[in-house]
Parts: sequence; structure tokens; C-alpha cells
Amino acid sequence: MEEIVENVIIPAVKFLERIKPGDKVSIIHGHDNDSICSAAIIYRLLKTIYKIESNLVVSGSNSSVTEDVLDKIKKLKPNYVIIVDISDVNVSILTELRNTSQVMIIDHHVPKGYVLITYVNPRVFNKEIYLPTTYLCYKIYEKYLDTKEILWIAGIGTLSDMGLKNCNDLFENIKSNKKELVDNNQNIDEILFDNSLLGKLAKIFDSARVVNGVEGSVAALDILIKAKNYHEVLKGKSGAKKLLEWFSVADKEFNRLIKDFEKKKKQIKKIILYEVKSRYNMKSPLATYLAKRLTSEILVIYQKSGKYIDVSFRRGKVCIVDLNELAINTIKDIPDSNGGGHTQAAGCRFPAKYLNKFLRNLKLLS
Ligand SMILES: [Mn+2]
Repeated sequence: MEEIVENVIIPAVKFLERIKPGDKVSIIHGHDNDSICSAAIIYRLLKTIYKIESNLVVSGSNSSVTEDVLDKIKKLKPNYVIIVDISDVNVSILTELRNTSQVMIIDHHVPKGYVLITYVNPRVFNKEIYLPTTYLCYKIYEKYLDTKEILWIAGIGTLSDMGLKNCNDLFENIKSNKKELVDNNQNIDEILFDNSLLGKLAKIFDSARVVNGVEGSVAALDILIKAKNYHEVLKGKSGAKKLLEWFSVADKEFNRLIKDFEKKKKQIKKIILYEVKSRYNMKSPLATYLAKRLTSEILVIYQKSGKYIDVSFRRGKVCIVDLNELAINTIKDIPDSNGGGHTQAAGCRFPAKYLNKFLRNLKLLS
């Protein structure tokens, strides 16, 4: 594993070596904790080593680089563009980015055949490997600086993307240098999420996206780059006061939905199906939490979002169904849809009017 990681980050280090103080850098990011923590680590690295304050550009979608990003990049005219934890960058957008800037993508989703860019993705080496983007950024940071200052950020992003198993060295580092973050946890496993200060911080930062969508993610990232340490966040400093308010809103709603789930969930063979009815984007944290109670079942949670329906797929401990495949197959014949992700956690999105078609597909595949 160590050796693969070393090889994966070599091109990233070469890319960063080309940057000079005074250059303009834009970091394009998505909305979830893994993406904003990755952006924060790269931002902090460039600020420390080159005194560069990168422009942070949020994409309209968490999984793809959207057209509006291109408009912003055209105005900013960066020499370098770094895209973190976003799996889809279509050819025409990438070509335009390449016209003005040198481009690096750091990602951990199913690899794409990108050309003429720096592509940092461990799955190019081994398609089974699972390492969150935040962890890759942490390993890149480690090549230059002492990681002590960013350990909490690296921990939040990696934990949020369920990277506990393969990122041992990071959690060992946290155990020895920021013990209080993982205290009372002898073993580093999923329980960490519900049972540690690091887990609480992950939930606090995620609540920004949950309660406020894209704007929330942008605000959360701003705190990640400004806060000196996590103590400031817990005290509501560096703009974190509103973050704590969002957390309390999200936490209440979360508990309400757990009860609602028990009442309204439906089972189709191995699939447990539930529609989230909430004004907040609770689907993904709820899915992650509920999946821990499962053994051989597949959890399918969906929520309406404007004209679309967003779906999260999760699976129990002993379930071996490939959720990336399942997500892709359930929307195969649905227009204007997209889906995919990882073997153990995936998602999809389709126009709400096709809900019955989606449910029929799901039934056929169960
Ligand atoms: Mn990720």
C-alpha cells in the first residue's frame, strides 16, 4: 500500500514543483467533506510554501465540473488548475481549462482516460484500492511540511469518505499527535464516527452542506482554511459560529428522520428502501449511519431535490453486491440521469418523473 501511494503522488509533487511564487492557482472542488478537506489541504500547502492564495472555485455539482466553473476560470486566468475529488470532467470543459492553464486532477473514483493533464488517482494502479482524496492530499502535504497543523482536516475528510481501513498511517499519526480526537477508541473502525471528537467534527462540517447546500460547503471550506485549529471551530471562532448553529439544526432533523425511517422503510427482498422527506439534504449522512446497522441488506435512500431525485446506495457488512454497478444499472434506461461511485457506497440522480421506472428497475435487480 505504502508503495502504491508513493507512486500515485509522484506526478502531483512534480506538478507542484513547477509552480512558482506569484503564479495564480485555482482549486476546483465539490461539496462533500472529502472534497472541501482536500481543497483546504492543497490551499494551505500552496500558501505556506509559495505564499500563493489560491482561488477556491466550487463546482455546481459534487461529482462533475459544471459549465459555470469555466466562466469563473476564464475570468481568473490561473496558470494552474487543481481539481479535487470530482470524478467527471467532460472533454470540452477539460480542453478549455487546458487552453489557459496546466491542469491536475486528484481523485479516487473509477479512473477516466484523461489526456494532457496530471492525473493523480490510485485506482489507475489498482482498481480495487480505496483511498479518499483527502488522504492523497495529506500524503502530498507530508512531502513538504509537518502534517501536525492539518491532521484534524485530514482526519475529517478521510473519515467522512470512510477511508479508515486503508489509511492506517494517518490515523496512527492522529493517535500519537492529536490523541483527544480519537480518544476512547482502541481500534480505528467505523465506530469512530459516532464515538469520537473527530466524528463530531466531521458531522459539524457536513451539516453546512446538509443545511445550506453549495453555499454551506463554500462557508465550511472558508473555515477550514482560516481556522488555526479545531478548537477554534468548537468555540465558534473564525466564522464557525454559524457552522455550530447548522450542526444543531442538522442534528435535530437527523434524529427525527431515524425514527421516521423505522416507521416507513420498505423491504424488497434484500433491499431496504426509504424516502427522506426533509427540507434539508439529509440523505447521504442518514444512509451512512443506517448502513452500519445492516448485515446482508442493501440500503437505498432517496430524496427529492428540485426536479430530480437523488439516491444513496449503501450495503451491510457482509453484503458483496457492487453498488457502483447497481447504481448504474438502475438508471440505464432513464434519460438525463447519472450514477455510480464506489463498490461499497454509490449514488444516482434522475428526473423525478421517472421514479416509478427507477423503482421497477430496482425491483428487477434485487
Ligand atoms: Mn471522495
